[in-house]
Amino acid sequence: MSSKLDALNAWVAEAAALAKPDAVHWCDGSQAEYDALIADMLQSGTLVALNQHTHPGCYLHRSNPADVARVERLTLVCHPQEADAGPNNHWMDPAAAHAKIDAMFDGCMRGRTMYVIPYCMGPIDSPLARCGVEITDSPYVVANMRIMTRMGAAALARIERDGSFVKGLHSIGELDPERRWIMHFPAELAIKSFGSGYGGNALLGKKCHALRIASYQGRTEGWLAEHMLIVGIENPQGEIRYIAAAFPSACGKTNLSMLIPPEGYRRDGWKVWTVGDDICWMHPGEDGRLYAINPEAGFFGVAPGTNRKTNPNALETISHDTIYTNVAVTADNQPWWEGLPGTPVTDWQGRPYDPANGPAAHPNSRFTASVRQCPTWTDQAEAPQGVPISAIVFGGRRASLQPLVVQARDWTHGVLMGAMMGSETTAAAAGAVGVLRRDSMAMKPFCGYHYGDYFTHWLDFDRPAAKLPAIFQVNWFRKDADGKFLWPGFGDNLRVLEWMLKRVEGGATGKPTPIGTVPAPGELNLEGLDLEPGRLEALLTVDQAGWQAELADVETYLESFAPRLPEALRRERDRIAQALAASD
Ligand code: GTP
Ligand code: SPV
Ligand code: MN
Repeated sequence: MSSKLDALNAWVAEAAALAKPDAVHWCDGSQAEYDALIADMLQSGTLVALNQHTHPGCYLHRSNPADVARVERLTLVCHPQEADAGPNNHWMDPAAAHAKIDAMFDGCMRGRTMYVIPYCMGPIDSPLARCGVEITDSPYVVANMRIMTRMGAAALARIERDGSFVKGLHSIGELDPERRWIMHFPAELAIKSFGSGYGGNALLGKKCHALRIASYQGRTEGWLAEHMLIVGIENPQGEIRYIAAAFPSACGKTNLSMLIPPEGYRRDGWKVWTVGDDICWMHPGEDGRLYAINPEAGFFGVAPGTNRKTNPNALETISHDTIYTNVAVTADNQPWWEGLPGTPVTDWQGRPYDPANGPAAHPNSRFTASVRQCPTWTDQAEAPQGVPISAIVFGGRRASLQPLVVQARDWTHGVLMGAMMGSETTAAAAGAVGVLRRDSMAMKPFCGYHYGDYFTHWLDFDRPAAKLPAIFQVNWFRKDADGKFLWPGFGDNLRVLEWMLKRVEGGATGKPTPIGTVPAPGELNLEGLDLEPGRLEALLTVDQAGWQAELADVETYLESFAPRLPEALRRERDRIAQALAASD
């Protein structure tokens, strides 16, 4: 009898015929299945048990040292036409790409089990959610996918209902960097990833599906798939407003999504609610507002820098039932990374710790934990229609120039702000760290199609009946001449979010500048904060010459997307350049 699962069954049979595993296991997502996988991995050495008294249910995985981050140069978006991938992506002809990677998959699972993982991105009954199936030979990937997605029987039932899903074929291969590819075929809703077991390269529901494939689907279907956190801010009156914020990898999304309000705010009754920390799917609702869901069910968060002071909610979240990847270990077998008290004895590669070998924990070491373990998690994250977004924030990591906060005057200006984002590179991707590059909307590694078309898609949301969020640009990472951060960041970032919400509700006038509106003197609540005199002024100054140089560089950057660069962005850049010149 023909069933809606015929296509899935046929694809699994085809993958098995190619990869030739010893066994095929369909994942049901149960606790028993998870426990059995953990037991197997402890036995094989893929996982090491951590201190079960201090960290119950916590395990450590040490990656191959040559496989510790996403690799952008090996990540391809294979549209039939090269032009559709854009200068922002690496491209290969789809037929050539399939041939190249299928040759690697041939027989690669001999002696291994092939796991079939049905998963759902988004609340299982949400009309905005989408399903996929990942085939993998890595039990570590299965365990992580169970935490990061709604995985197993319920997802399979939905796939049967929907009749469509994203196909993700993955093998760790030999973990050889020379035989590694992460390929996307958006027109086929397919992903093939070979040779890496790490994070975004291997957990295919995350960056591959929920951003690269989903951004492409969102363009044809009228929605947005973004590299954004989603956070709810509750004021003392009990009203909750939701903010979506895009920051490049390792630039503060997890931290902002679960911040602890400064003491005075807590006293007054402010609360923070976490919906998501990395990915946001946004759809226009019937009332014209944008509604967002978090397609994920877990955090794959950066460990270094996480501590009682910076992010107590994260620490609480990862105190149990967490998979750690590439952290160090203390004498009593607790996980450790730079920024925590105590001393490491074993580094991320399992060697006795020696400072001469660099940091004890890898700078891109991570934790995987369910969102439900976060003290600030809200069940609004399960709302099928999503949460309404009041403000969109773009934030980069920039030691100079970019002020603490600037508001765009309208949607078009906001889209330009996102498009011209610059940020210093981090350890989340292989390559140099600390190099300033353009990272439009924090999507440079994740936009599944031509950035020019993507900017046009963003601009298209500005329609007659639309009630769009206000757009802001922030920078928590300004430094002084000694290289110290000018702004305390973390929990104190709520001060900036509060100003944004005041702007949205008409409670702050702001101060206009050529690049947008900044807080007028006295508008940022600095109560309880001991900022040196002159600091706030330094954080909010618009350096005219610096911005003129910036706008010149932005022009070159934007023109790299011609002829697909929308004219509206070109005009908007020109308008700001003229306003700067006139402010001389
Ligand atoms: P991905 O998971 O890679 O997408 O990263 P993310 O954007 O979620 O970054 P995350 O919140 O994990 O922060 C990365 C690093 O930035 C950590 O080491 C944090 O401690 C640090 N960080 C986060 N917020 C702030 C801030 O407000 N100020 C400063 N100075 N550092 C911050
Ligand atoms: C990022 O690099 O932005 C991450 C980690 O969130 S990964 O899943 O590896 O993409
Ligand atoms: Mn990310």
